[in-house]
Parts: sequence; C-alpha cells; structure tokens
Amino acid sequence: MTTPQQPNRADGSGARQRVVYVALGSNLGDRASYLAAARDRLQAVGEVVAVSPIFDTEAVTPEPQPRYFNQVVALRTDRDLRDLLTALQGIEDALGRRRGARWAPRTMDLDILLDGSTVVSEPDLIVPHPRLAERAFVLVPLADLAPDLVHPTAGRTIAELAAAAPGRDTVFRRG
Ligand code: A4P
Ligand code: MG
Repeated sequence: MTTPQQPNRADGSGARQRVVYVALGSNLGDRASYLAAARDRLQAVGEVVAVSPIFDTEAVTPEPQPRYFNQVVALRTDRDLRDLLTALQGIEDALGRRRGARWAPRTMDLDILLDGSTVVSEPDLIVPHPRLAERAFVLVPLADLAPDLVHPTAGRTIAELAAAAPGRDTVFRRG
C-alpha cells in the first residue's frame, strides 16, 4: 500500500475509520432482494452512511447476459482493505454466489471501488478497482454519492469520469 493506514485509537491499535465505496451488482435471481440483503449484511462490516439509487444496467461481458442491478454504498469502517475484501466475499458466499467462470452471472458481486487516496496493487487486491475509471455501471451510481471525489490514479473527478464513460446510455435509474 502506498498510503499506510494510520492508527487512530487511544491505544494506537487498529485501522482508521474512513469511508470506503463498495459496488454491489446482481444479475441472477431476484436482483433487488439480493441488493437489499447485501446492504443489510454490510451493516455488520461498518456503518452504511449513504446509498445510491439502484441502476438497471446492460451487462458488460464478452457474451450477452441478463441485465444487472448495480448500486454503490458508502461504508464507514475501520477494517483494513484485506479484512474488508474477506468480509465482502463472505457476504457473496452467504448470498449464494457460485464461483465458476470469470464474469459468470451472479447473485451478488461486491467490489471495493475506492478508499480515499489509498492505492493498492497486489495480485488479489487492487484499489481503486482496476476497471472503475471506465465503467458507467459503477461511475454513474458513485457519481450520485461522491461526484467531486478525485480518482487517485486517473486524476479526474468521478463526475468527469462518469460523463465520459462509454455505455452511459445503457445505465437506467430505477424508479
Ligand atoms: N480483487 C482485486 N481487487 C478487488 C477489489 N478492489 N474488489 C480480486 C473486489 N475484488 C477484488 O473477483 C475476482 C478477484 O478479484 C477476487 O478473488 C479478488 O481477490 P470475483 O468477484 O471473484 O470475480 P469477477 O467479479 O467475475 O471478476 P472481476 O474481475 O472482479 O470482474 P469485474 O471486473 O468486477 O466484472 N456489467 C454490469 N452491467 N454490471 C456489473 O456489475 N460486473 C462484471 C464483473 C462484468 N460486467 C458487469 C458487471
Ligand atoms: Mg468482483
């Protein structure tokens, strides 16, 4: 990690509380119910302090797939990113995620999008999410929560990236 996680507790232990943006995606089964169940379970990982609308989005996959419901939440947590990833994978498993082929349809996909200016580049943990800067299905909901946030490696705001993202016209706000 290029930005160390600073302890902030009186005894110097633990990671700092901050807001991490997490993407939720579902394109299998009752998508709205899976999103609701994931939001509920995220409350055990931190405090869900903001929730974007749900967007109905075209699957960005090599072969055609059912449309996704996508949403982004702001999660206030003191978990370090590796613990957070493990917790997110536990929620995916609890919601019936089958880990087959990459990009296969799934009941729930939870991705860590952004953790402030923190940049992590490890084989199994990349933050900001490596495809965040060009994906309308996460940029549009994220722009609803944090338009002025600057992507630490792209150097542009989320609103700018969302406005330029290909496929923006295939992302529809529900309701
Ligand atoms: N991993 C590395 N960095 C992260 C991170 N920041 N957050 C690793 C979460 N995981 C991260 O993920 C594969 C591996 O990525 C994990 O083991 C973890 O260590 P996965 O969820 O098991 O598999 P995946 O989702 O099939 O692969 P991947 O590469 O995460 O796929 P993407 O890029 O997330 O794409 N179209 C629409 N409209 N909406 C969608 O939500 N999602 C995808 C999945 C494709 N098309 C989509 C959507
Ligand atoms: Mg994923």
